Amino acid sequence: MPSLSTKPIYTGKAKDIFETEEENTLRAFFRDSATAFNAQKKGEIQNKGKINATISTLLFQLLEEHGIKTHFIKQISENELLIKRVKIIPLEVIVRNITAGSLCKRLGIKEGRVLKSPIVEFSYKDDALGDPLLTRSYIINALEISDEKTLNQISQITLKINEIFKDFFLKVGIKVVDFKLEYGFDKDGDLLLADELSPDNFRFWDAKTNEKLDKDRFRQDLGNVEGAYTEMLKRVKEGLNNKNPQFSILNSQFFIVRVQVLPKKDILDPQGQAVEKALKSLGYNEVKDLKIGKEIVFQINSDSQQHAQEKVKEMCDKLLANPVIEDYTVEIDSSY
Ligand code: ADP
Ligand code: AIR
Ligand code: ASP
Repeated sequence: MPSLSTKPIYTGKAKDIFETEEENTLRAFFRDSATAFNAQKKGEIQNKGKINATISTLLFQLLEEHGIKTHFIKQISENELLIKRVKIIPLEVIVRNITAGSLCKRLGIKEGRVLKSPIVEFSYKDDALGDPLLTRSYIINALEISDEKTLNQISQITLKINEIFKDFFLKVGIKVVDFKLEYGFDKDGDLLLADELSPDNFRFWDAKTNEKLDKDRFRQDLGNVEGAYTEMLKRVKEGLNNKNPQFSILNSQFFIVRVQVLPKKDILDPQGQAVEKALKSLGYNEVKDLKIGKEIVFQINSDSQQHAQEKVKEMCDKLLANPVIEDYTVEIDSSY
């Protein structure tokens, strides 16, 4: 496992990006911080980081199953994903199925009309300029940040992703109104879908009530923002369980594990004896049977506390403790 460096190489509006021991692997930490209107509005959405990291994981896996190449490697904790490093093309690739947001504002049309066919559009990923809408010529001839072939490839992949998501979400009562994607090239020159897939970059409406279940609740001060994100996580899991009933593991969660290992009562513990002797030399004669052990703390992904307990016991017997000379205790807490 790559080591976890502590200093981010990039701190964005919602995520911190860290390097790892592997040059081409990065760690993305999803924060609870939220911004809107290119960071003019700022706030926090409780638990957003872990919800978005998990929704992103499940949706990247869904796309991979459909043959879409993504930067996703694995989820390593509630808030963190390991991802392949890419050189991001500074474009916000937006696909729209129903009128909403900036499209309505720009064209003076009403929200909620189903478009004749999906629209793919590109904005320049530049907060200072307000992410302006771009034409292909602006991208190719003025900014020179991409070319005709790549833009065609991106449009084609984006429309395929749109079909996968529309189909997937409709089955769990959700309309995919619009969403924003980011792409980049990896070290081998492969075009990969990057960034995140979550209610931060999608508009999701409940198919029956048209209730908004995404960041528009934060943008428009509609309240119950965390509730909406939690509901979307629930629907995604529901969709995946319907598709693969045998994969109940998708209802898994992270548990915090603390393993305490101590030398057995009758086993010689020279380190413990030395400390006991030192305490006595300081006058603490009431001390006896001092043992020095270790505490091992980690998170484990499992579908139940009982399964987590069984797995950890296996790990202790195989590696974490030496059952011949050491005793151990395991504490497991639900962390999510
Ligand atoms: P922003 O930059 O818009 O404030 P975030 O807070 O989400 O956004 O920060 C994440 C940053 O990491 C974004 O700028 C995004 O383009 C970049 N990024 C996403 N995936 C990758 C990747 N696989 N490799 C390199 N950079 C990435
Ligand atoms: N988006 C655009 N910039 C950042 C984000 N997250 C997403 C919005 C919406 C879609 O792109 O969340 O799903 C279109 O946004 P807009 O504001 O152009 O209508
Ligand atoms: N992601 C952009 C921002 O954080 C735009 C938005 O979501 O409204 O400001």
